[in-house]
Amino acid sequence: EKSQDTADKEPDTLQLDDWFHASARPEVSTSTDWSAPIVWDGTFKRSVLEDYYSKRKVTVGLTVFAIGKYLSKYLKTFLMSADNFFMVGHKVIFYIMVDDLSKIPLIELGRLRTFKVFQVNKESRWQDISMMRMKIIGDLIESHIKYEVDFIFCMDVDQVFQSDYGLETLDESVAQLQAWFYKEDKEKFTYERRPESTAYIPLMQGDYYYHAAVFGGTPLRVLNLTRECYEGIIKDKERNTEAKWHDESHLNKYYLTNKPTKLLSPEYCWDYKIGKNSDIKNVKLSWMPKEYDEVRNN
Ligand code: 2GW
Ligand code: MN
Repeated sequence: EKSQDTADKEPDTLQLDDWFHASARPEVSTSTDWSAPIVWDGTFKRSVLEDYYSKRKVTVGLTVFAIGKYLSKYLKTFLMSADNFFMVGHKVIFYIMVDDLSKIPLIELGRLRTFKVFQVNKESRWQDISMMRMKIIGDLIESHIKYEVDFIFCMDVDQVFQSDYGLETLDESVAQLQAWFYKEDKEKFTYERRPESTAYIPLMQGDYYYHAAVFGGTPLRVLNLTRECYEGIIKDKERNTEAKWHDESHLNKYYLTNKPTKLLSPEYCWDYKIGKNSDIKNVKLSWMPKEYDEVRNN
């Protein structure tokens, strides 16, 4: 029962060739071996993307957690910079999880931006603060996010937007290349290497080292990701073990079997501590400096 007039209609999906210029950045890799684009500055036609999404009125969500010291230390800068640079001109809903409602910064967001604040418990171990995000994001997707947005991003709070972070980052399942590892051989990746953990990845396996500071996609894809990662975290706890990089190890295990449909270059989550690097043309988001002994004192 094919419709008669499909040929006359404009296609309702965005074609990669229409917006993506894989050859615009010949010095870096712009495609995975499963043909997902790796988005670098200069590889996308913003006008094509704006045109496509303006007809569809896209809404993008962004979850962020700011618990304990991270609330007063990072949240205001993160939100103010996101207001300026995240999905400019499009509807954005910030989902902000805090442990202390009285410490929410006063900030005025631009038009098309709104936020929802949720109170969550402060886990006593920082590893659990980080890992429990998988559980809380999953629950929030089921209760709110899946009804409210077309795409959702989940980010660390200890970072700051530096320039436009736009429609080129949207896709079904989006993963971030970790800035320190994007040129490294896979044996060097800091995956979980102990078979007793559910996050185990054998030495010769793996595609990329993904950064848990940024992941996203459609609500249902991200729901599946958070559920699987959380299940792995719980199984590890039952076995009395914990993966080397916590939720990030489980995220890397998940993406190994569930390939992301789009990767973001390290320009989308850069650490200026790495220093000069000619691959990095335009930083969209950067790590905030952290004083580990100041915040990791428990
Ligand atoms: C985390 C570690 C040590 C002390 C405090 C915290 C902490 C984290 C906290 O006190 N309050 C809080 O809200 N968080 C949230 O967890 C916050 O959103 C933060 O950005 C996130 C992850 O912690 P963070 O940013 O200190 O971890 P990173 O930057 O070393 O990140 C990577 O590794 C983590 C697992 O160890 C996560 O996978 C993270 O997503 C990765 O970027
Ligand atoms: Mn972080």
